[in-house]
Amino acid sequence: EDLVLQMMDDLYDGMREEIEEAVQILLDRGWAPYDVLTKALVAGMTIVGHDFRDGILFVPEVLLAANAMKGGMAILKPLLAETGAPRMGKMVIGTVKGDIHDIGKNLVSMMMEGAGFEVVDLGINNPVENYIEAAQREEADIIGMSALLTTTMPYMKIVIDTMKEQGIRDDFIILVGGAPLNEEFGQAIGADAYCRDAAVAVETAKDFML
Ligand code: B1M
Repeated sequence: EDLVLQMMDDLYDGMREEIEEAVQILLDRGWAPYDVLTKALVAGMTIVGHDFRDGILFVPEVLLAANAMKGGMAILKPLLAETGAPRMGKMVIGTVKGDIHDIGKNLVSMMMEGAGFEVVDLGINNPVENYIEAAQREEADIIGMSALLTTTMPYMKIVIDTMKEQGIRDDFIILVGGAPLNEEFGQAIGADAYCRDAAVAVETAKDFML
């Protein structure tokens, strides 16, 4: 669709209001919220990511794009959460220490809520204590960790190792995700599973709750 191409341009240019309007138009045209999310917003952010990597876009521009994406996500959030699914379990999720990327984590939270999980979002830049305190306080079933940088993903191992030292590792299911991770990394650090994207996170979490 032309509108989707236009949205990719608008996201690239950080045009939040235009993105919000276009999200609403696609919904009015009968698009499923999940399709608007993946085929327009996430697809657009992938282009931003490539040009950021290649030095064509810089941090201020990418922040504007992220802000526009969040505007679109805010419209979709209640729709994705509105499935009336039965309560599945509780997850504490956060981006690890040193890392401030939160769009992917927010998306995972939204989709988990949509699938019937209760989600406690710890935000960004979380030291190990945050995860442990929140998981115990909330009596969570699952701890989710997100990292977008190769320099911050090793921190996930610190969290898991600390939990092992405290003898509480097996009290929680630990799911990890983020663009630089992979299956092998998830296994190597002792996570229960690596989740490639938000949809996989939901499926994986469900499997563990059965
Ligand atoms: Co950053 N950044 N960034 N950035 N940024 C990346 C990650 C990068 C790959 C860009 C690039 O070079 N191509 C690169 C990392 C390189 C590397 O480490 N190998 C990078 C860099 C270098 C940096 C800085 C160091 C730049 C600088 O300052 N010189 C800096 C670091 C700041 C810090 O964290 N300390 C930085 C800053 C920023 C902004 C602030 C400008 C902004 C973040 C805004 C925000 O999040 N509020 C930003 C952005 C937007 C990006 C890119 C362009 C997009 C990330 C994103 O939101 N993707 C990114 C390039 C890219 O990834 N293509 C990039 C969309 C999102 C839906 O996908 O987050 O992968 P993603 O989440 C997916 C899955 O990974 C998975 O599900 C999600 C949904 O499907 N998932 C999980 C994620 N977390 C999960 C947790 C789970 C399960 C699944 O738990 C159960």
